[in-house]
Amino acid sequence: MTNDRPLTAAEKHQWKQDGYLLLRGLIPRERLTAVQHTFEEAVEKILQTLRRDGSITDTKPNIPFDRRLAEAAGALAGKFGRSWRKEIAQRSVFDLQTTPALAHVAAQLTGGDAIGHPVFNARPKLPGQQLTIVPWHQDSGYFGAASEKSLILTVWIPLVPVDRSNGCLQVIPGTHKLNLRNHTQEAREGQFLEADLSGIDESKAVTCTMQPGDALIFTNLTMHRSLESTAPTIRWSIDLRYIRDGDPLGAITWHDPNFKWVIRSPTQPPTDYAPWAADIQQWPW
Ligand SMILES: O=C(O)CCC(=O)C(=O)O
Repeated sequence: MTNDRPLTAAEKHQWKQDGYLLLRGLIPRERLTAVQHTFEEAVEKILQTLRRDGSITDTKPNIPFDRRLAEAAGALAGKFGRSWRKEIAQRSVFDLQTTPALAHVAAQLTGGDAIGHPVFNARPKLPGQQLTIVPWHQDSGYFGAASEKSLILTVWIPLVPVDRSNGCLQVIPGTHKLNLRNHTQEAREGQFLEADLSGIDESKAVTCTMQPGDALIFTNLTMHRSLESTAPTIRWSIDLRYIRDGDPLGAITWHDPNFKWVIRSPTQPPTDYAPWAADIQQWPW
């Protein structure tokens, strides 16, 4: 298959050693453009809601994507949540996750099959916003102890250039070799889960500066966080997940517990868009 992206020996070594990989230029531009359109539609809906209820008078249709939600809604944007899922559960997101180059990488890391995980999020991080500062955690802190021995890959993809100034991600290499740490709810506005970092050297954190098209991949035990944005623009990103075939999902499951999202497999036929979308539409959240 022409879009296959074999991992190099150095990348495989880094994955084993550090529990994360930052792959540059993996995602084709047209897949990101389609996802951006989906996000733009979600923004339009929010702004029309705020206009209808009288909270704003101008939806600022001509402001670019990386500023519109912040400039038209300001602090009111937070009313619509810190991460969006059902709002963006559309063909473009399905197509992003099934992008051949990405699915091929996921299949290599899980050992043969790329199986989709139910959790994905759009994350608009607004300038100066406290709500979207995500403290150190392992994703299994959310998925629960039953997922500790599973291999779940988080793939974090920016839609705009990201660095420290607009709240990019940081990872701590090697933390994927730890057990699941105790997580408690933070006191900040976002009320995210925060991991017990005792014995972990935070100074080893790697700041992941990225461009659209890059993908940051890490495990459900790799310690990571996102920083505050001090930039004037919105940090737009999406995070997707894959799971090793047969591993327990933990606490967050498909609506139909027998549903399996086969994306790429040498032995199983791939799942079509319709059953994926149908399962998501029944989610309680
Ligand atoms: O996008 C962010 O700010 C945080 C992402 C994250 O923590 C995750 O995807 O697990």
